Amino acid sequence: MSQTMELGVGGMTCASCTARVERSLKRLSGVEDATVNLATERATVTFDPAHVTPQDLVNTVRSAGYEPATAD
Ligand code: 9UX
Repeated sequence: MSQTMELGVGGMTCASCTARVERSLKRLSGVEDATVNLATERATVTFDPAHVTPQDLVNTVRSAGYEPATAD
């Protein structure tokens, strides 16, 4: 059963940044879809929690060079 979560992504300044974050998230096994909104600085990620965790998503955003923020 897949799950969808929103994740804050800070540090993006152009449209290519959003594409880079989307690509890095989609490369993770277990991530089914990732869309990043530059204006709202949020990523919407659909994933299978049996294969990838919210912490993995956070770590990936940070590794890509941006600043992740969880909703809570
Ligand atoms: Mo645009 Mo983002 O030139 O890391 S790709 S600022």
